[in-house]
Amino acid sequence: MTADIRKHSAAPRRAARAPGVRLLAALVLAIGCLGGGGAVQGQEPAARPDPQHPGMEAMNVADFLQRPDYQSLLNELVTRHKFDRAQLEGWFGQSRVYRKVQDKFDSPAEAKPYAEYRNIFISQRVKDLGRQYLEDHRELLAEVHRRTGVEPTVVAAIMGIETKFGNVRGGYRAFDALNSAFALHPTRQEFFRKELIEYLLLCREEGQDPFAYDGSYAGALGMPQFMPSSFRRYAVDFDGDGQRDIWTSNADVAGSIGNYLSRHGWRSGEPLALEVELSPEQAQRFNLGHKERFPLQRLLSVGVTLPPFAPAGPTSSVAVVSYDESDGRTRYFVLFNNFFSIMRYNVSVNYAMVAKELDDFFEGLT
Ligand SMILES: [Ca+2]
Repeated sequence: MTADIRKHSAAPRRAARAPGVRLLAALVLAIGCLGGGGAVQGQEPAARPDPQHPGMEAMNVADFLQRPDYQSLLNELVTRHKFDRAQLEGWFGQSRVYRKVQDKFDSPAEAKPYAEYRNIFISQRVKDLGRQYLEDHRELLAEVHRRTGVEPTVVAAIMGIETKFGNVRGGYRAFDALNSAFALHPTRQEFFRKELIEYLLLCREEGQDPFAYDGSYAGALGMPQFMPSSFRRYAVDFDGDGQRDIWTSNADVAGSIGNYLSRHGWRSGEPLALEVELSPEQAQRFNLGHKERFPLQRLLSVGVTLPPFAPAGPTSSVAVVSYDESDGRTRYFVLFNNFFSIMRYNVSVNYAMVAKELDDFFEGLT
């Protein structure tokens, strides 16, 4: 894969640029749950052409630092996390804020109907890249499977969605991206305040300065697109070289994806979701939606038949969702435990459904 040839260098590591899905989904939650952090109003500092991104303009975080929200953030970093204030002011002073980048948050792919959303992520190219990825990393993925229980095809599905196997590049300095969201979006400020703190802790733990890592416009890191808090909790040094490198180490990337799902309840060998036929009468018996969970037995008891699949006991908690195809057909899917694990990676049902489709495709290759 392309990541193989991206060796370490003194230059900032190039993280794949996010389609942003996981983050956006998290943000939708953040917006819903957290509300505004305040103190974002007022006149915006002047934007200037940005040397790193030709054609784009950036503001300097230095111009924001006297704001109460930044002062409060710096105070917490100094008093609670023992950072040096002068060093912090130096870092933040060099960071930039992008208004244009933040506009991307306003049109999340998750808002699209599934039939449309799916086309963003599933293409012949992604299928071909996935086939190659599975071939190139057969032993590694078998080892990830052994150690985490997560199947190679599932790791491949996540890799395909997040960064098209490392081929979707670009990116921003992760510190700039996190500052942009913190500085400019009151409704996301609390979420990004936490991620900024996690990010600085992560840099300290990994022995890097805050400009060492590139990320997506939302500050997601590396090929698995982990937010800083997820990196700290779930990234693993799978190849044992002493670094958690989710930018260029295929082993750390695949191992970290496996670890993330494993830690979120993955059950080896079980399906994500299965399509079922439901008559209108049968469909009326259930509340549709991923939050409406009930024992699998209830579905079987009204005569719904499932295709053969690896065991998920009759008491397994399932849900049923539907979506409309572009030709108007309504399709129904039973969601199992592993679908819900994928939704811990990204809270969108659409995202998990794309993972299911890609997983099915990759399984069909073997
Ligand atoms: Ca490593």
